[in-house]
Amino acid sequence: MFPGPKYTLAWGNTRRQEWDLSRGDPIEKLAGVLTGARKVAVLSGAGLSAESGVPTFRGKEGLWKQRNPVELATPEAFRADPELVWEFYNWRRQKILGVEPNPAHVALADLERRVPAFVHVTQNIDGLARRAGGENIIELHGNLFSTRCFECGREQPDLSGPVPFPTSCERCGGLVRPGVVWFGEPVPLLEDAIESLRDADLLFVVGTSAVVQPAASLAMVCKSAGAFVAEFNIEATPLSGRLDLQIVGPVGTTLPRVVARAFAGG
Ligand code: BJW
Ligand code: ZN
Repeated sequence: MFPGPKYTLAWGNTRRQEWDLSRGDPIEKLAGVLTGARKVAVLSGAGLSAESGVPTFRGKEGLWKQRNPVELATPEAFRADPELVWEFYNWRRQKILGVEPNPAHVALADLERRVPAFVHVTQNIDGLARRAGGENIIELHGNLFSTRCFECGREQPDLSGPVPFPTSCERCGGLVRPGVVWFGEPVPLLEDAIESLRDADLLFVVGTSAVVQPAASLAMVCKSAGAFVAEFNIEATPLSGRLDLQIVGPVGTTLPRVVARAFAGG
């Protein structure tokens, strides 16, 4: 029923095996955990949106004008050249307005409707999970379509078009910046995220390189609290060996399969 490539699944830290997903056994196992779960949580990163055509942060295709996005996502970069940073974020806004949620986003929105309790903590700022119909979403690193005053912090939900440079804050006259969380800045929704994950009994870690803190450590917070934690990625991450299950493959394929197996006929 599900023809396709083989995916690697690893149970715990020790057993690693090649499974043919068309046989369904490992998916049945994860589906069993999923159907028995009361609260399902998701921690996602750029890999969730990759199949929509959104460049990942650390992939080669993430480069913009030969610049590394990591170097532009800092308050220092904004102080040094705010126009350049706005040009980068306006480019990304245009790009994201031109793409659609992919089957992985849709599978998560579907999952949210099928389980008793659900939360999705995302590092993504693209809004695609919500556009797919997801509701209980915590955007840990902010939203590309919001702005914030660099001086007084006044937040504004924003419009879809490019933000003209310079745009001044209506309250204090300070320079308006993208409403996202840059390196070295506190993560305002961190406590909300920790609280929302505390009672999850299953966590999917989806498409993140797990190198950025504090987001990456949320997976271990969840695991320490007793959750079963499954990672979905096309490659291993620093978290892989520490979690309960690893599904290696593109999430646009693997996530819908897990959800379909768990709720077949439902
Ligand atoms: C697929 C796929 C497919 C692809 N299917 N999978 C030293 C040690 C520890 C911490 C630090 C340290 N030095 C500094 C820090 C802290 C710092 C940090 O973590 N740095 C490390 C990088 C070293 N963190 C911070 O500064 C944070 N704040 C903080 O700590 O505050 C403390 C504080 C308290 C009080 C006062 C002041 C400060 C803030 C971090 C903010 C991160 N912001 C960014 C930019 C957001 C805006 C924007 O997008 O422009 O968030 S950085 C960037 O990385 C972005 C992402 O959300 C984040 C994570 O990246 P993600 O999502 O994992 O993407 P990738 O590209 O890395 O990975 C994609 C993955 O998908 C890969 O694994 C692929 O294999 C996979 N994949 N296709 C499945 N089809
Ligand atoms: Zn202001």
